[in-house]
Amino acid sequence: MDTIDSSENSSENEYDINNESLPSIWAEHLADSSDFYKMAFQFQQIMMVYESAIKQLETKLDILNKENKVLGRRNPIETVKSRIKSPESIAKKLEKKHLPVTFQSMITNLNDIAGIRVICPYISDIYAVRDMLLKQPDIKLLEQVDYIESPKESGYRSLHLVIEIPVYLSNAVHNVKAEIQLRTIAMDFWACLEHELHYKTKTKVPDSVRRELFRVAETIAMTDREMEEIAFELQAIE
Ligand code: 0O2
Repeated sequence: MDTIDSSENSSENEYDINNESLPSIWAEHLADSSDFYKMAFQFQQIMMVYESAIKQLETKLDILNKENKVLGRRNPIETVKSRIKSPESIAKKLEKKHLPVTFQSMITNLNDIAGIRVICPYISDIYAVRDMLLKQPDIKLLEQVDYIESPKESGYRSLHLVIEIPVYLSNAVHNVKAEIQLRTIAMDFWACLEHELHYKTKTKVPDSVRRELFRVAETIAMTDREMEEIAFELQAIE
């Protein structure tokens, strides 16, 4: 049996021991424990409402999916991903926009606390899904940005919708904002990898790499259009 030399593996050697206990670090920001409970409770309540909005949107997309299956139609939805923005990411975004980091400010100023991503096989499916969703009377469109028609400088392509959807609680109804990003499988492939490259590269991404990423985005966009043309040709034969 192997023996472990405790001196070599001592955690004391590896860890930077901070004498200040964690609760005392947090206490700097919270006057007393009642503040902690109040804030934690409020945050939980707010996030529950955003999570409910996401659930409703997921259900709507699932129903459309099932309807297409039952009717024997090709499904315009490949995958649906969703996420709630993390507290850290909420705070960072507010700070970047020079806005107060408060609950009221995040509700008023951020559109993407609840985020849904719909991945479609073809470009035309993106607009078909958008139309199906916006036809529903409880979904109100607040903003649409078409980064497919006008791609971002980076090469990023997607259709972004900021919508509002009512969430019914026991005694109240809240109109909740959510961001829906619709993109093709190819656009998603590029966006996910590009996001990861930027995230993993702590230093500034060199211009040459930016240009390369833009070129790849253009190639992917061309492939997307070609695949769609092939699909249309096949449909015409059927
Ligand atoms: P995360 O981690 O995806 O949530 P706004 O959100 O409208 O206040 P902005 O930046 O003007 O602020 O909105 P925009 O440009 O519509 O971008 C919103 C989201 O689109 C981003 O969210 C990304 O998810 C995605 N996005 C925009 N540009 C790019 C890009 O160049 N590459 C990739 N991979 N994704 C992009 P967040 O909050 O930045 O991040």
